[in-house]
Amino acid sequence: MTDTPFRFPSDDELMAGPNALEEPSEEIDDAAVDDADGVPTSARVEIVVPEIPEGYTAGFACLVGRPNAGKSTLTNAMVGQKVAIMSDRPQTTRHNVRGVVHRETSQLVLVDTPGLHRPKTLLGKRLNDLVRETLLDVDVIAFCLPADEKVGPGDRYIARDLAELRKPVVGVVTKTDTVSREALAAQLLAVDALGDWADIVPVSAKRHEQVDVLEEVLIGYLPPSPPLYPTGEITDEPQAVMIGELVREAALEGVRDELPHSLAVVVDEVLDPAKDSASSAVKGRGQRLQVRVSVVVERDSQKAIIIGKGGSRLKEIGVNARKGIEKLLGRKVYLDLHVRTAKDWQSDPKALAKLGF
Ligand SMILES: Nc1nc2c(ncn2[C@@H]2O[C@H](COP(=O)(O)OP(=O)(O)OP(=O)(O)O)[C@@H](O)[C@H]2O)c(=O)[nH]1
Ligand SMILES: [Mg+2]
Repeated sequence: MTDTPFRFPSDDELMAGPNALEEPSEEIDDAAVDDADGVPTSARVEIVVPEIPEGYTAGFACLVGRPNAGKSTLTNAMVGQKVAIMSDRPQTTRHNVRGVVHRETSQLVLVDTPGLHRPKTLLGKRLNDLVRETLLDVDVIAFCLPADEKVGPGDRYIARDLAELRKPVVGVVTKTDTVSREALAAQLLAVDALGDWADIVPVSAKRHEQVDVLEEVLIGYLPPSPPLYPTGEITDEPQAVMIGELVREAALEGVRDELPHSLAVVVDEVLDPAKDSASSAVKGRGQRLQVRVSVVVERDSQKAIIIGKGGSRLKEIGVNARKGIEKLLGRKVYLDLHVRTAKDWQSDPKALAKLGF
């Protein structure tokens, strides 16, 4: 049998039907028969299993916990770069964010999830469902509980859920820099009493204390596997999603009550003068990447708050978001923000779908 290198069919060949590339085989010639077992080589299906480097492990660890427990901050600390936005407002994370920790002999894929909470809206329910689904597919779970808040009914509820999964769960006491040694010892005991944990690790993402210890513990639960991501790739978040998230992070700053929940962001357009020079829209702004983003709220009264007196708040959001986007992309950006209202979008299935939930 001759070894013809694999090639992609041309459009014409593809158009001619699914078998257009195959020559009708009349008979199997001698060369196609393997003498050892008499099975024609051409009838074999070759399955290519990627080789696992000796001793290499790779897999997924999911960070779960109540809103504001410090999951995203910890994810970023482990990855060593910002892949997830952070804020002290509830429901900051609204989708799974993957961040990759590369080590010599392993690859730890962290899945940062939205905070588990008692849902008040359809969005809240969807976010909880997403987390529960994600938990089924990971190798180990990091259950995050902040050191500075008493273990409460919300944590007990999550603990019961996790127990049913029969997966290794590491209890992670976060924000240890915020409490005294005594208070931390008491919290570690309280977390220990909450369930049957594979390990308990106290960490401070802010001070970068014990972050590497937690990494080691999580890596210990990964199976032998070839790398899952190319070397150096720290996330698979699309660029437009990260841009939108940075705008939402800036918009969350300083808003209170229900407004953080009501905020959503849509990236309407990203134009690169280097590639989209034909578009008249890019003229006159130099080589800056041009980004148009809509900040979505639920009511007109909220729109007024986000815009601020004479547009002052919106301007501030724009300046802060632009700094983050320029840092992420390593280039100058022109950011154009618009605010619009989508009435009660958090509870409207159609609006949710439009916003990607
Ligand atoms: N002092 C201190 N604050 C922290 C630490 N980790 C997180 N925080 C703060 O806690 C708040 C919440 O952090 P996030 O990482 O956004 O929390 P989260 O669990 O991802 O929240 P959701 O996405 O809403 O579920 C932010 O204001 C962080 O700055 C820490 O190690 N020390
Ligand atoms: Mg988060």
